[in-house]
Amino acid sequence: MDSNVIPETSLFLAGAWRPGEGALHSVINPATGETMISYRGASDDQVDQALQAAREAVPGVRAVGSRQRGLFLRRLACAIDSVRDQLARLLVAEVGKPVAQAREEVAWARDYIDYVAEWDRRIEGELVPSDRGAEMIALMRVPVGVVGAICPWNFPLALFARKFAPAFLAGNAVVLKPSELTPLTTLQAAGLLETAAEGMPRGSFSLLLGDGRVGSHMATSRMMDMVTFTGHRDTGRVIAAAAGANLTRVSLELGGKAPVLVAADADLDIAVEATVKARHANTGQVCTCAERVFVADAVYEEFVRRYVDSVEALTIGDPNGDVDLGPLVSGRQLEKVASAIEVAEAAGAQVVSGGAGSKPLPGPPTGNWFRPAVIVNVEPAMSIMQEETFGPVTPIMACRDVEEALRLANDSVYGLSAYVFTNDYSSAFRAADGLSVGEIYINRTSGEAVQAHHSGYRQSGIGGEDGKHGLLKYTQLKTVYFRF
Ligand code: TXE
Repeated sequence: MDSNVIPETSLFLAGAWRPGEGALHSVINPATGETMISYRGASDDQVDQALQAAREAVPGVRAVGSRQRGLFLRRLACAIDSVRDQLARLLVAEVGKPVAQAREEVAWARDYIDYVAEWDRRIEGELVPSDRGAEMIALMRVPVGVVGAICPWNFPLALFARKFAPAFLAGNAVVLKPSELTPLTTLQAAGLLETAAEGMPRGSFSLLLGDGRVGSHMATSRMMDMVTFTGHRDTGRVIAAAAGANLTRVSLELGGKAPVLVAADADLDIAVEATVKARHANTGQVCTCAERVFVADAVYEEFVRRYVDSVEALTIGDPNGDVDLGPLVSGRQLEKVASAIEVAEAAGAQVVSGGAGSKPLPGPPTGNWFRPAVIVNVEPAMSIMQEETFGPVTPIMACRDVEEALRLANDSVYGLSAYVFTNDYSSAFRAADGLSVGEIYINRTSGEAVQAHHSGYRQSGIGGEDGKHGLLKYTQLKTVYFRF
């Protein structure tokens, strides 16, 4: 395995590419099970070096000015665009996502960076009147300092953009760690950034590869001013506790259990198509994926019938081709999804389509293949209705009306996103008002806008991302009393 190790390029640390000195990891193609490459992650010492270099770079990053940082980001967006096919192919290889969706991710990342760059002249402070005559009070918006970003595997490039671009534009030095499963696109993006941001102080951006040990060492460091994380709720808890010891700021996006509410008056063509997409995007591995569906009694039977037909028409196979679903990202994820179904069946739920045992497999048996499953006879308390599945499994339950659906939808520790299908003006407003989640899609499928806001309630997270509010969280206010 050591013959595959990439010796020179596994870390971008303090302005130079270095070999990792930490644990050995492999990148495995989820469609074939083949080891594509092995690499060494960062050692504790290397994490400290990156954070130290970032700390030293902070004044320089700020001194460059936000206009110049915006120009660097524009160059990075163009650079991503110039190699978009290559990046998309890497995403297919490391995540297993269908190539059309990989292309969408690359376009989203490019657009995100471009959008953030638009804010280069717009991070404004305020002047407020003083109670004293000869005094002016200035509220300045200044960077936080050193930002550590810990990213998941489901959208490696989009999450690189979502975390790096706003933190950097706001004037922070950034140390970023992708998931150990999917470091390849981020490595390429870091290479593009090195060229695009030539002239930035060394240490303004470091890329650390490695697993949770590297992330944990980052989160516990006193050299960090803010940690931004996307991943599992339990990992978020550990990170928040570690950061809490130093009172380091945290921003956490911890997934969800998005409910879908289908009212009796909904347009079922739209409801079925949008829910199927919202459940199966990225083979079900998106934090906003439709995870549980509540359908009004009057249309329940018809919805289930149409939904099953639609799911059975989805194509699964080699993600390099024109398919709807690829494999799941890892053997661990496959086991997690398969076991969620077993537990549901043991509790009395009924699988009416697909599932782990479905044959034939759509690809090599060494890949992480899973046929989408549809489940009925579910109860609100079952784990399939409460815990994030993060795979192509749809539990569907009948309910009386929008009020009951709302009550069931809010019965969750999660609160990231929700979907509502209705043609009634009052029901739409009632649901938008009553759903206790950060993001609601009415009569449409998923897909966040770069200029909006993505945030979770309750155990779905702390803080939010995207748009103006996501950008400003990378700043802090400083008050200056100018007496004259
Ligand atoms: O996530 P982890 P995993 C959910 C989804 C999925 C489950 C497991 O339900 O099935 O998480 O995925 C780093 N200190 N989401 O195990 O462990 C790790 O190296 C600091 C939801 O991959 O949270 C990686 O970079 N960092 C989600 C990152 O955390 C640590 C997206 C995410 O890994 C760490 C992905 C530690 N102690 C999975 N342990 C979403 N919100 O969209 C691990 N890491």
